[in-house]
Amino acid sequence: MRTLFSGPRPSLRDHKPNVQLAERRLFLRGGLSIGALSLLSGCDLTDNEQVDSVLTAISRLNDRAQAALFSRTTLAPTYTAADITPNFPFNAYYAESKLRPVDGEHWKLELAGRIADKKPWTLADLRTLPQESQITRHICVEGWSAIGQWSGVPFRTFLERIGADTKAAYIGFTCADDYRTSIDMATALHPQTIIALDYAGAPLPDRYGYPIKLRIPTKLGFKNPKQILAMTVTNDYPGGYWEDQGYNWFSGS
Ligand SMILES: Nc1nc2c(c(=O)[nH]1)N[C@H]1C(S)=C(S)[C@@H](COP(=O)(O)O)O[C@H]1N2
Ligand SMILES: [Mo]
Repeated sequence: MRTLFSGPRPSLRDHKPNVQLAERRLFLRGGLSIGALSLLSGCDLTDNEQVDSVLTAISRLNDRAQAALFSRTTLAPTYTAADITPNFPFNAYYAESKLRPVDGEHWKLELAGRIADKKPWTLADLRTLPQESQITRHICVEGWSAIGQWSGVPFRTFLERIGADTKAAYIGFTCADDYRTSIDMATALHPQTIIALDYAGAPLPDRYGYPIKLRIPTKLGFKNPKQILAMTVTNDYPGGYWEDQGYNWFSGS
C-alpha cells in the first residue's frame, strides 16, 4: 500500500535495503534455506558477508530481469492538477535544515564520458531546449508517495543534443550534496524522463533540487537526483549512495 506521508518520517537508513529484505524474504518464503543457497551459488556460505555478497549478486540478476521487463513505451500514470499533494515532502539523506543551496547563476552542468560535445550547460542554455510538463507520482522506498508537477527538458532530447552514446549502459550523476545515483540507458531515453527545471510552474525550489533534478516517474524517488552537478555516460557500473548500501539498483516504481 502506498500511503501519503504524515507525521515524522523515518530515514532510508532505518529501512533494511532490498538485498536484506526483498531477496531474503523471497528466498525464505520460497523455502530456500541458506544451505540450498550455498548449493545454488556453489559457495560455502558460512558468514553474513558471504550471504550478503550472494544476495547482492541476486539483486544484480534482478536488475537484469527488471531491465528486460521495462518497456520504453509504457507510461507511468499521470494525474490532474487537483491531485497534486499540498506541501510536497522534502527528502534527502540529511535533514532539511542541513540543505546547502546551489548558486544557479554560476552553476553549469558538467558532462563526462561517452558524449560527443562535453560543453557544460547553464540553466539559460537548458531553457532554450523544448520543454515538457508532467503531473506524476513520486514514490519513496520509505513508504510515502506524493503527486507533483515537474517541467523541463525531455532527457532524450538533451542526450541527442549533446551526442551521448545511447548504446552505453549507464548514466551516472553526482550532486552538490555528494549524493550519487545512476540509471540504465532505456530509462534515460524513456519519454517521461525529464531534466526538471520547474516545480509547480516556477523554478525548482532549493528543497526540490535547484538548479536541476532528473525526474523519472518510472523509478523510485532515490533514483531521482537533485542538485545535479555532473553526469557521465559510461559502460562501467557507477552504483550510487543508497545502491552501494544494498538498495536494488534498478528500482523501478
Ligand atoms: N542530491 C540528492 N538527490 C536526492 C536525494 C538526496 O539525498 N540528495 N534523495 C533522494 C530521495 S530518497 C528522494 S525520496 C527524493 C526526494 O525528493 P524531494 O525532496 O523533491 O521530495 O530525492 C532523491 N534525490
Ligand atoms: Mo526516497
